Amino acid sequence: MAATTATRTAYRTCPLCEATCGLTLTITGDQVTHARGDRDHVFSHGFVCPKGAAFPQLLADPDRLRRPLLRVDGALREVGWDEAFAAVEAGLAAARSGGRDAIAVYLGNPNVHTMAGGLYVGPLVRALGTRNVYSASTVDQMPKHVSSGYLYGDPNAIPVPDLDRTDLLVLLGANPFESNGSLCTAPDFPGRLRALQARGGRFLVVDPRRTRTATAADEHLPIRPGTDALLLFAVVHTLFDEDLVRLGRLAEHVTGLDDVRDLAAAFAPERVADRCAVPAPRIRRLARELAAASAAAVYGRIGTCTVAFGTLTSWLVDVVNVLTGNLDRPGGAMFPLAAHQRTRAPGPGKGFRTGRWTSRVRSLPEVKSELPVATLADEIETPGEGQVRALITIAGNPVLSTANSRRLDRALASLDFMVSIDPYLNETTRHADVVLPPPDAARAGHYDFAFLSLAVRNVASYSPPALPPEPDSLDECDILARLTLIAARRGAGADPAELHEHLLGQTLADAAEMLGRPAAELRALVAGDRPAERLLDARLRLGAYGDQFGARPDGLSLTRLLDHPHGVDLGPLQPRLPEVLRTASGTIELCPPPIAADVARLRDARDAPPDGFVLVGRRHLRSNNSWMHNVPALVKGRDRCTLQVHPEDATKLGLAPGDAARVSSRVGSVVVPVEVTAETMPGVVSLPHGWGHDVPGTRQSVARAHPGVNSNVLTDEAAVDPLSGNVVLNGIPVRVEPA
Ligand SMILES: Nc1nc2c(c(=O)[nH]1)N[C@H]1C(S)=C(S)[C@@H](COP(=O)(O)OP(=O)(O)OC[C@H]3O[C@@H](n4cnc5c(=O)[nH]c(N)nc54)[C@H](O)[C@@H]3O)O[C@H]1N2
Ligand SMILES: Nc1nc2c(c(=O)[nH]1)N[C@H]1C(S)=C(S)[C@@H](COP(=O)(O)OP(=O)(O)OC[C@H]3O[C@@H](n4cnc5c(=O)[nH]c(N)nc54)[C@H](O)[C@@H]3O)O[C@H]1N2
Ligand code: SF4
Ligand SMILES: [Mo]
Repeated sequence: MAATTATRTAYRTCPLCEATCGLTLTITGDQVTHARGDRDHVFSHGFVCPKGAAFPQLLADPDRLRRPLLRVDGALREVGWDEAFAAVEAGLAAARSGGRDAIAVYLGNPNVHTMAGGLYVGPLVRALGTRNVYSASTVDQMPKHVSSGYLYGDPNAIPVPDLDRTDLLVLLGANPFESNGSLCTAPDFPGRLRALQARGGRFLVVDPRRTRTATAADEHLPIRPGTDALLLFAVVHTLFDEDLVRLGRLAEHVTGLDDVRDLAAAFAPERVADRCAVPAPRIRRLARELAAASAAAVYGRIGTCTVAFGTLTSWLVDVVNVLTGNLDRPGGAMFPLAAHQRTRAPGPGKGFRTGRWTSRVRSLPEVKSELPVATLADEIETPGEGQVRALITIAGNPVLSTANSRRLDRALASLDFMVSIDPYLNETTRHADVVLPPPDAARAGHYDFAFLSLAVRNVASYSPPALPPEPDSLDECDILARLTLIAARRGAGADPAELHEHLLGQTLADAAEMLGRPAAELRALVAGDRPAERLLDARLRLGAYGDQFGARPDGLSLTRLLDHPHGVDLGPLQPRLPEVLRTASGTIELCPPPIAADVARLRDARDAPPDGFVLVGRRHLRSNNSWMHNVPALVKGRDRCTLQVHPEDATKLGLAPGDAARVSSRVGSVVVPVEVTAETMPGVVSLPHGWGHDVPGTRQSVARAHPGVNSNVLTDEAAVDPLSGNVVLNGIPVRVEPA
């Protein structure tokens, strides 16, 4: 077919962050030449950020891998898919002689942004049968899953602030003006916050740094890193102390209230104020404001999860929302219901627990069938039965993203075999023996399984591929299907269609049972040109708003979403209690014993002597963890990888703007340029993560020219939140000195 240069428009959900904005793509020939916000999108209404606008440059990146790479005599060279998969089969088979657990998997963040990740990673992990499953969740939100698991019986039942209807929002450790929001999908988060102010509401930001979000807020409360659990416990204390607890309609669904009151006794605002650096009267007033608001929500993110008390803090966020009657009510914190989800009959569930197995070396508990990535290097380096000898990474860059990454870097170099599914040869994948590159995002269909379940409005949209496959490329679902068939010992040559049909069959078997109709009849009704589309169609039709395979003709289906390229609005969030609860008691178990048992540790921290300098992270609007520094438009301008130091501290340390500072922690040290700014509070220094692109063997020429330093050389893999296994990335004790 002759190449065409005709210009057309395609609509597509941006896959780059959690905000799920609608993009309008201009396509000339077989190239996406322009991207802007889709004005007609039901959720984002035309909003776009610099990353979304740079989507065409990202797709066209000449450094992006387009063929599989195979290591031959030490060097990586391009090969065909069959040769690559044959090498994977051989490498995994050899490792498996050390037992199933000898093969580990690391799942990076973009897995929650792709349909392949949402649909095919689970089957792969099950086929491998390994307990060595790691992911970016344990450098991110695992504490929130644990908290939700215990409170509601479902680790994925995460309430989101009802941004568009709240009167008072308290954000802790979140900076949506840069991040565009997380565990709270809200395109144009900043615009929604401004709208909150315009309708007479307020938002407060609790953060050691005066971020852009804090600057726009009605009030910024600087806090000593790692002490939010103390602050929130003091709010809980005050609510009880001043008789401000009002459960409202939640009362009949909550157990454990008195136990929470007892635990909070030790955390009077006057006891924690010094430690938090927040005055006690301000804490008391915060409790009163939350209690008095007609609708309020407390929301915590990275700065509340990636800390030593991550689970306690995540739990306390929800406890405050419950005690003020704001959970599950409009304008409070609510449970979204996405189109692919189903509601269930209310009643007791199985409950939630962790530690069904533990890691071999450090005995850290399993959570949600995974182990903490903070112990991956231990499992690779420590000899003995069950030692990890092979690794599969999928959409991850743990060498930059996880704690004590220099040690992990060395550990990866010692593996017998490693295969990576990734479009880049970067700091992690340079260790792989085989790299399998997925097509660029414009050539994959897109539906947000993860983020539509965390959205501040119930919406649904599906974007079909905007461009046909490139020659000799393999869809990421097919890559994962072939890997799964290898893991299941069906061989490198097995037809991925075998797995696609198997998965669809499983979903339809469920549907057949639910609807009381034969699976074959339903199979004939399934729409979709691609395997992922057929799976999505089945899930949508069976979902909460689905057409039930024709029984509810105006319900949702893939066809319906294809007819609505700007998305379908399913309305504001609705109360979901008690249907959402899956605890053994069928109630919100407000004081789960494992969480209560961790409170003694917090009491000790309350009385700990003041510490020296601590390090926190930060994000920039034009970044996306470690992997978008290869797009010129996103790295241009002044160096963003600087150490922020408060002016008073700079004077004390003898540091001037632009000087090089040496920052050292228990595990490592870096030398980095200093930025003197009152944005950070005294005693707290800040370095962004995702940089450090100056290692040999990568293929990211733009990033290499803007290397920065890797902040995770400083973070300590020994420091984890014990309940979730999440590593501590904020509040790292460091020494700072002129270099
Ligand atoms: N110090 C510090 N460290 C942090 C954080 C912090 O705040 N401070 N934040 C943490 C957080 S929240 C997270 S989520 C982690 C992220 O940790 P990771 O997920 O390990 O790292 P990313 O930088 O997101 O790397 C994503 C990888 O996916 C690849 N990729 C991109 N698109 C696709 C695709 O469509 N398919 C496939 N197969 N691959 C793709 C990229 O090339 C890149 O290699 O970092 C964590 N690390
Ligand atoms: N532009 C951009 N957007 C992104 C990403 C990105 O890398 N770049 N990454 C995406 C990912 S994977 C995620 S998980 C989200 C994260 O989304 P957010 O959590 O909103 O992002 P951060 O900018 O890391 O905000 C964390 C804030 O916590 C503060 N903080 C640090 N320690 C503490 C503490 O102890 N207490 C309190 N109260 N605050 C503290 C930091 O100063 C920082 O301002 O962003 C997503 N969006
Ligand atoms: S905010 Fe997120 S989803 Fe929206 S355009 Fe930017 S990167 Fe894409
Ligand atoms: Mo994340």
